[in-house]
Formats: sequence, C-alpha cells, structure tokens
Amino acid sequence: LLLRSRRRFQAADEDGDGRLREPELDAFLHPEDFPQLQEIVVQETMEDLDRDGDGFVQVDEYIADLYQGSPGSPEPPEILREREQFLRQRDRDGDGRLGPAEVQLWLSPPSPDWAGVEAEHLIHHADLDKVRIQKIPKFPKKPKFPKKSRSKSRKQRRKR
Ligand SMILES: [Ca+2]
Ligand SMILES: [Ca+2]
Ligand SMILES: [Ca+2]
Repeated sequence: LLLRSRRRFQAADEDGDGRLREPELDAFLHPEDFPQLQEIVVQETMEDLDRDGDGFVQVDEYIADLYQGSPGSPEPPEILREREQFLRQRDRDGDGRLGPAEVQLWLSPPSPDWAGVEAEHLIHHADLDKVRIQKIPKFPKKPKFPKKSRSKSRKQRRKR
C-alpha cells in the first residue's frame, strides 16, 4: 500500500518538486478524475482485482470483488447479470478476461451510455455492502407551547 501511495504521489506531483499543491493534491486524492492519472487508476484496479497475478482480470476475479457467496450456493441474479455484462461489454476481445486496455475502457466509459452502466455497477456495489442501519432514536414529543395571545402585542391605539 505504501508503494502504491508513493507511486500515485509521484504521478500526481506534476512538477516533480516532491510536494503536492492544490491541483496536484486533488489529483492524488481523486485520480479517477484526472486523465494524466488514468494509468495509475488502471494499475491500482488491476492490482486489486487480479488475485492470481497473471496481469489479467478474469470474470471470477471481477465477480469476487463484487460478491462473496459461500461456495456452492447460487449467485444472486444481479451477480449473474454482472457476469453477463463482463463478457458482453467489458471483455472487448472476447478472451474471457480483461487486459489493462479493457480495464481502462471499463473505468473511463467513452459514451454516456456507459456512464449509466457504470452507475448501475456502483449501485450494485452499494447494495451488496452490508450497511448496518442504526435505529434512529425516537425524539421525545415536543412540549406544546401555550399559544400567545395576540391581543397583547396589538395594543389598540386610537388616532388623535
Ligand atoms: Ca508538486
Ligand atoms: Ca488474474
Ligand atoms: Ca479480453
């Protein structure tokens, strides 16, 4: 992880002075938004997903990032859809795995249509994360304030 931070730091540090000033710091923190850091993002994603270290992301590695079911149990339909999407859309050359170029295309969708696909992907991520919802403490009932009588503030004055 340290190596990764250093690598990303160096990529973000455009003028190479060893410090990150505003735009550079932004690039370091959100590399996916910066074209010059796409390579790093792809590299990091590959490292995250490529569990067997063969330099490609196989469909199972891709799915493993999304879903970890107990062995033998059927995968939920949204995961089956992800598999299909992987093979149909992400794997451009149809060899059943993603190379760096395909990962890059996946991460930086070239058309608005892809953005929708990506949003869907993120929603799946969110769905699968086990979010613990804490019970919202009940508020005590608001004490009722006695209504102020209006007549007090409106003193009737007669014009002279
Ligand atoms: Ca700098
Ligand atoms: Ca692999
Ligand atoms: Ca491929």
